[in-house]
Amino acid sequence: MAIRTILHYPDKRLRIPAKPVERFDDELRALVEDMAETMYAAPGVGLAAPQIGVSLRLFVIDVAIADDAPSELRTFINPEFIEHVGTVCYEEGCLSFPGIHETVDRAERVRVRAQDVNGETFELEADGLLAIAIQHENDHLEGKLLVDHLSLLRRRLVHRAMMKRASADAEAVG
Ligand code: K2U
Ligand code: ZN
Repeated sequence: MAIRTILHYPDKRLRIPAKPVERFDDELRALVEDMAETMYAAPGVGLAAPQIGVSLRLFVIDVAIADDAPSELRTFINPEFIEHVGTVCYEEGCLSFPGIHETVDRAERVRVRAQDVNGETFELEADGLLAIAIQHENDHLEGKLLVDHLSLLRRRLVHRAMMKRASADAEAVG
């Protein structure tokens, strides 16, 4: 297992729509393990493969740290939404936008079909933080990011803050 580097906005790799997973093999299992380890170390409640530079349609979620619930790692591979119901707004963070929190509208409840790490298809109905996380992570598979849900003014403010952070990081490296 390994903790991978999480890409930060405006890294262009975050904008590439991811490709379907076709091989359910040991390499995929190792990738899921790395994603889970990276997510728990961040810490976060979700992580999508494009965030570690892997352009594949899969993400992991564990809402335990935020919901004060028992830890339960969920893996979603080649996910498809079957149903969106209602609307809810939530102040979201994103591991690719460190220090940024913005209010985003999402469906209150979703029904999703996906494959597990063995390639078995399952369906899940979710609400609460799990539903929000599923929608947030699925955005990453489409190359859609937190800023894309914001007003032009908020988007400009976030872009400026992230560019300032990127130049400060570059200066620190020297
Ligand atoms: O994809 C990511 O960047 C991981 C996000 C997922 C997420 C965003 C908003 C709402 C739910 C999930 C990170 O987990 S953001 C960090 C975080 C930590 C605790 C609770 C919520 C978000
Ligand atoms: Zn994110």
